[in-house]
Amino acid sequence: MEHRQSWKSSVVYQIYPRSFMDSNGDGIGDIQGIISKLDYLKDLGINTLWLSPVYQSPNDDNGYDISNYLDIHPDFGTMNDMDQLIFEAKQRGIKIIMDLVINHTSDEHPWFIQSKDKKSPYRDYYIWKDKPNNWTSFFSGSAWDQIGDSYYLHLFSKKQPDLNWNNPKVMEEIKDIMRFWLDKGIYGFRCDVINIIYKSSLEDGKRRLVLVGREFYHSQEGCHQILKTLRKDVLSKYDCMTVGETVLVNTAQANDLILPEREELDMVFGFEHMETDQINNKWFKTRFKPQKFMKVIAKWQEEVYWNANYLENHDQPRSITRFGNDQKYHEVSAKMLATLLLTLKGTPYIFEGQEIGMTNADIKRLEDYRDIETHRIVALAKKLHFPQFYIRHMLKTASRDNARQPMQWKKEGGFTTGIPWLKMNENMSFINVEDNLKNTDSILRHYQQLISLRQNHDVLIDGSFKPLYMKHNVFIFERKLNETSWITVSNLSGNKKRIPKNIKGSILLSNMHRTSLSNPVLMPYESILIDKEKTL
Ligand code: TEU
Ligand code: CA
Repeated sequence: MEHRQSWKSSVVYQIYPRSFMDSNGDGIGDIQGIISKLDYLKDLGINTLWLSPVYQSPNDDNGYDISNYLDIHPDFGTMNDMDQLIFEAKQRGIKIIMDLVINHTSDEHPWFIQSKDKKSPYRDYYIWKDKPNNWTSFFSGSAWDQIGDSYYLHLFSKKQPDLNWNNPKVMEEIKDIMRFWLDKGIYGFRCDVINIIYKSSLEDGKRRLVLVGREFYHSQEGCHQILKTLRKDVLSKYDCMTVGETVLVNTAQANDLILPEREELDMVFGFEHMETDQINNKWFKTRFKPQKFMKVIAKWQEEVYWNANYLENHDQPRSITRFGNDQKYHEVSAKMLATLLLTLKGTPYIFEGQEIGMTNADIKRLEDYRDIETHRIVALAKKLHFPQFYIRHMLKTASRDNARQPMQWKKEGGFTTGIPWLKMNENMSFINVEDNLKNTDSILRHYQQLISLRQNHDVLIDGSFKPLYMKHNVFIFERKLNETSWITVSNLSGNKKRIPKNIKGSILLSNMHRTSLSNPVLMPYESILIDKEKTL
């Protein structure tokens, strides 16, 4: 058999360190907290952890604004803690990938502090101009801020100045940072907004509603060249993986970044399926459109060389609230989404709390939101005189804090002995890890079974993907490897449906205790994993 790259059999679990587990009662999750939960993660079956940033940072954007890439934020612990985490994880067969944020640094990074001086050798580490252009930031408003008589570019907050990738010194600095971490034994990187790091011009952009200027920084040839260099000079020397976070890419642009012969990244996170419950912009959520969702998923499955499959992360609302039903069908729809995610072709990513069906946040007061993007949007919406009830609706459905409420370990929380940095969800009294572990039929147990099926059956890793049925909000697809053929049936709606007659086989996994296909009625959010060859 052809050699299989190690990341094809990875099952990744994303940790948002602030919200995972607090070991010292200061209300902030930390590295010792993560270490204390490694056995839990091992039992879940995952073999790779992705840590959102734990580097030093003034936390304007919760660590995505880095002021020292080579040290740990004291909130999270020390470098010794990090070394211990890498070691302890390895003991349990778990590899660690870290977030690599190289589009921008913090404005408190020593490079930027020195860059403010026009004569400093660090001046050209960033993008300075005498006059701003019309580009806008991802967090709304102008992408330029003024210091003295010059302006610097920041595609995110003004405390996140963009690095100048036209400067070869920047490339050398980043290579050293990558080597530093890879030498410590980490398994690779999740590369933050990696397809926008290269700016090919600083002209005014075409006038549009959002992201003015993007034609000059989105998926530019210069970016491909940078990725090839990083791969050749650094990554290729290690057994490691990279997953790019790539905003606004289509399937062709995704392939341009990941096809093996391109020698750039290993896989990327697309966003198209995340747009199936909104109009134009994530802040304008509408009803979820399952038909659109399954078509997008099938398209990416069929067209993209290798997918990074995900339904949640630290920027997105919770999948059960968005794509399932977090009330009446909480358990069954969480399990349906799990089956879908873990049986698709590609590397699956599970976000902390997804394995117990954590829901969107129950934050009521505007001032209880912590996320910078959320506050920027509130300010903008107020300026535009959006009614109060609508602003609340926007936050409830789209704020990034929906994903960031602390992990619900126990009925009474279990995340911290102190006051959590972001309020916990009151539904922890019935949605928590403790109860899920006690119950042999819980959402967590369902994830465990799916992960174990993946680890033990190559059809879920190497098998081809073929959509069999995509109608009436029912998604059926086949994974096939040699003689083995597995079929996933998912009802993405709250209504009863029928299983098409030609779907036959024996049940490998059901979210409703189904043991045969003799009853053709598919219950709301029912999902079935079928082995086609073995007919009972
Ligand atoms: O996100 C990039 C991104 O484009 C969005 O998902 C963004 O967070 C927002 O939702 C735009 O509306 C990455 C990180 O995942 C995010 O947490 C950071 O804030 C951002 O980059 C800047 O580093
Ligand atoms: Ca702590």
